[in-house]
Amino acid sequence: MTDTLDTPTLSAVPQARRVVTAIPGPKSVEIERRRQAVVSGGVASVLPVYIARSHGAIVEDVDGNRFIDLGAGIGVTTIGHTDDEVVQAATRQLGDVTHTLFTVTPYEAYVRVAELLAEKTPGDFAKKTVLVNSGAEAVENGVKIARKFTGRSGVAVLDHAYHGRTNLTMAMNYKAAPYGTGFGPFAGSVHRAPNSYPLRDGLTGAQAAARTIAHLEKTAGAADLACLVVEPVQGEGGFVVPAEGYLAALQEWCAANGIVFIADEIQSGMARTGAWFASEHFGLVPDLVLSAKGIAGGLPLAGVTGRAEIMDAAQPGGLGGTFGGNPVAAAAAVAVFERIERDGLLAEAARIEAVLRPALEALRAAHPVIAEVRGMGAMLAIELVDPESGEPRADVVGAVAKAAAQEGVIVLTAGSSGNVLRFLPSLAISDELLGEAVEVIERALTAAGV
Ligand code: PLZ
Repeated sequence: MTDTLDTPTLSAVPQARRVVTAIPGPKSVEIERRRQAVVSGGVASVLPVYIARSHGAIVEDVDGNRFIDLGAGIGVTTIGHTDDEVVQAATRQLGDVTHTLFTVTPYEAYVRVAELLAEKTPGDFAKKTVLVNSGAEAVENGVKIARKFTGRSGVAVLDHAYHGRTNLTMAMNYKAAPYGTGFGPFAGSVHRAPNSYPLRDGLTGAQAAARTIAHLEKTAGAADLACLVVEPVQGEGGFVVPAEGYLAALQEWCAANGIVFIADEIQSGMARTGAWFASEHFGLVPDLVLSAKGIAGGLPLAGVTGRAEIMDAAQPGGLGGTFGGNPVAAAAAVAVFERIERDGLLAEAARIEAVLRPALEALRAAHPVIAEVRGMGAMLAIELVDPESGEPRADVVGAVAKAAAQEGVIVLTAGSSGNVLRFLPSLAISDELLGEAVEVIERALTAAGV
């Protein structure tokens, strides 16, 4: 290793909001013009400001505007953009060995990530892991493994679920548009059931679970189900937190019926909710846990981790992929695990909740369009509905996100009806920046006249 690698090559971006041009600025507009000619129209960007540098909780665009990032690349840069230790670990690994393909000649970082996942996922039993490139690929592999283990084909999913953009995972998504529209035919044997959505269904966890189970027994048949895939806190669906006891009852039903219980923790895992995995908040011990997003600080890495006997059901050579568990991404992941553990970053998610939840509750008190504040840790959301009619107000959500961007705050939307604003900042965000971001959102709500 050379001396220069000891110093992060990416200079720290000041942790302050700064708007110096119209949004998007002239340089972004020019790149956007080039993009229109060459990038598929199927790839849409929420906010066409082109990012040049990022650090901690701030992204800086090519025009020098600095945004408070409440989205963290949809929950990926969980410990902060360009975290110094992650950058150093990845840089070092890049120079040592960039690629061999683990299934040709292996390397240690892959094994280390598997050890760390075995340690940090819920459950005190022998666990094994396969590493892949993306969340959707983790879902695909989880289903593959569950099918091989059970000898069954059925896959159960829930309303408002999101699992990815591959053929199988498109079939598992609740929302057709824009993810699936026109892209069929889709994979078969996927069965969808009602979820628990306390704001809308008013059911207890036990009632909602009974409804889900009755639906699946009727439409799929428990004996034909290989797995049930659930997001403990639904991500794209709008940070829906199920009623107490709901998920535990589903897991119990799975265990009683030989169905592999798979927790899709792609958005909710890796410290996001103040636990290593959100399953812990619900007392769940999933058979398989899917991780991605925050696991490698921004490098593409994902995994399926679970009971050794299930993971070993796949025949040798049955799992793999050219880039799966790439050394650079794996080295970055090891650094992420170390940072979370050593620096007590689970507590940072709790700190963010302690600041953000009351601030959002205060917004709700002042703006009746906010029906609910929900979520866990650094994964919080507000759902906007018309207080009289109960109709979803996606229009207000869109207007607020747009107005916030103009003022230098990136905030993402979610929800099957597009009427949820979600907050998933990096754990590196300060209380001050959080407060400032909420003020910007408050102004935007007021300007929207709600
Ligand atoms: N499961 C729970 O949140 C990805 C989608 C971004 P990939 N969510 C963000 C977009 O518009 O494509 C996600 C998720 C949950 C699976 C996935 C899929 O993960 O890494 O995007 O494939």
